[in-house]
Amino acid sequence: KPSVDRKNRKKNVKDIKRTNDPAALEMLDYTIENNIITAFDRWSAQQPQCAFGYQGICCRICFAGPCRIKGLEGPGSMGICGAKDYTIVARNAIRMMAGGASAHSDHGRELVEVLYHMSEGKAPDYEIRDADKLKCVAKKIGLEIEGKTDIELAKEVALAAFEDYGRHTSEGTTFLKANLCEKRIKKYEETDTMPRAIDREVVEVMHRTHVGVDADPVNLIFGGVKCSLADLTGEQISTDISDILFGTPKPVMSEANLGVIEPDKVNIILHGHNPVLSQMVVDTARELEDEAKAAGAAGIQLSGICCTGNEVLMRNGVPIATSYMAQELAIATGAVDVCVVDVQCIMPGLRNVCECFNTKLVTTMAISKIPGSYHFSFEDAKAKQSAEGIIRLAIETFKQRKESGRPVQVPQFKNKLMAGFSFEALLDLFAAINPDNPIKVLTDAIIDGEITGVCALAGCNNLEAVYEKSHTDIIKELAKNDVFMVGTGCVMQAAAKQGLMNYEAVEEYAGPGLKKFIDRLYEANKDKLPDKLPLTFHMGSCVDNSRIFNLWTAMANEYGVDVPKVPFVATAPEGMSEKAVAIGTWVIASGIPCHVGAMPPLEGSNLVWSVVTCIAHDVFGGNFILETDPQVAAQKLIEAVKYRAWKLKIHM
Ligand code: XCC
Repeated sequence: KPSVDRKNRKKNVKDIKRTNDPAALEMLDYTIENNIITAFDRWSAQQPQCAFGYQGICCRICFAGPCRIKGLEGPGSMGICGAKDYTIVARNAIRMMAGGASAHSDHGRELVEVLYHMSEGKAPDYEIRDADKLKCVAKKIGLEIEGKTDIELAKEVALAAFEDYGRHTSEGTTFLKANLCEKRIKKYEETDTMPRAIDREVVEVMHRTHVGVDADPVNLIFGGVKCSLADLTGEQISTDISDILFGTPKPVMSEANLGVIEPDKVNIILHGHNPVLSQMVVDTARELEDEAKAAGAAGIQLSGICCTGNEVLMRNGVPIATSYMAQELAIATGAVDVCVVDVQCIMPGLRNVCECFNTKLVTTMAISKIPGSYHFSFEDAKAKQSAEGIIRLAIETFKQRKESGRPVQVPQFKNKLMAGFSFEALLDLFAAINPDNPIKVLTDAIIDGEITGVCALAGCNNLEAVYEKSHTDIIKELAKNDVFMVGTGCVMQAAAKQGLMNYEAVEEYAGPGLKKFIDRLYEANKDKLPDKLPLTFHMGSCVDNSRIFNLWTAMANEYGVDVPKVPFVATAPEGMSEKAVAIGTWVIASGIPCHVGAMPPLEGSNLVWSVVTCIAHDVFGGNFILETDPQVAAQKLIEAVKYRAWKLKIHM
């Protein structure tokens, strides 16, 4: 196990190197000088964190406890009920998976509801923006498409998706099975990990982890795997239906980092995860531009944080302000008029910073409110009205900001980026070289040794590491070793902000093979691309990890092997959320080695540790690589991907 020096952590936020993002660093100095408390200060105040919780051996499942595991023998080595370390660690871990699966799949459910209501004429502000994707999804899940209108088909797709949430039989979730390769279907059926229905698997995890139910760590973890595959079902539904409603992303240029905030404009930040309202704000902002100008603004500047930011970047080129851990720093610029949030990864601490600067914090979802904020209830029947209300509030706040004459502090850092690489967009790039079999362009590049393999970059921010440094260190090291990188979530915001999502980064960091591959793709596509291709290929938000799953499945099918043989690895350098735990679990259950750079609470049980790092590999072909040092992690990822490529070449 990697050792983490927890006792000697510096308590004072001023004394430690907190990030390698220059904009965040400038804002951190500013917030410290001005006594504005942010996550970075709260992290310091939390040190040293509880060692029992950190290792996953604090049990709070019933209130006879909390019980903590003290030592390896005697009565103190068990909870009051007799639960051993391995039971407690496994139960805590799979409850995190259930939390993650709930978040992703409830996000998906919102989209299914919008699609369904639209098909019934009850969501008039929404439309089908990608009818081809609708047909493609319908066909994939086994619906007959001939002779049906788009609206009829939309309704059938929505009903099939609803079914995946609450099916009572056990043949497996449709949206998952339709996208798996045959060998993985067999694997999940053999190991009893094929999810029956999303809601059911979450409920089952909550049941089996109740006091006095499942005590067997291996059985618990297999239950967690099934739940994480339910999570993947929810992610696939979210991505597919978002593309149908809002369009499938295509390459688009934009910018990232706090320098995208323009003080002379009405600044609205879109933050959270769900595109149902944010897309409406984007569309409506264009229409209300003149109102903003009449109020004395140079226009309306939208920017994004977290995965709502990724959604609107991918489809509309809306710039990225920052990522999860720096959300308060964006508000501390004093130039944000409204921060509109939906669900997930929204720090309650935002409110205090908003109050310092008269920034209006607007919540929009019934299940996600913050005391002291404004609430514009989102309903799909009157989505546009809500979006207009939010934009007018921002215009009003802009006027107050200008009248107050209050100074702003916007760091002048931003970088150019190219994003918008849906699975379809990637295939489209490859199709310019091989129209008959696009994916073969990627699989052949590995077999020919031009690139080493593929790495998925995913996940969050976690102050266990220096904010964003592990992300950028790993990306640079993989690039040097010719690894083709795709990614989602906050790690891609780090890449974008720090100039690793453009062609300049290819020139600076890519090894000769990777550069040749990216140049070759560009040459074949240059008539339709807005610029040269980037070093890292942004595939979207957290739920869009399903696009990455679609990519490795296509590669496995092309090679004619099961996924564990594909030269593909994954990394979450700063994993943090329950969603990341669910994603990481289905990544290894897919047969992909997955590095995590911040320690998940597993160290309290050697048995569970060995299950996720070793035994998982024997069963599913993937395993966790838990490593806090980014350089060591990069080497382990490179070794893993090279080994797979070498083995594959022998057998081809
Ligand atoms: Fe949240 Fe999706 Fe994590 Fe970022 S990466 S901190 S979950 S916003 Ni998905």
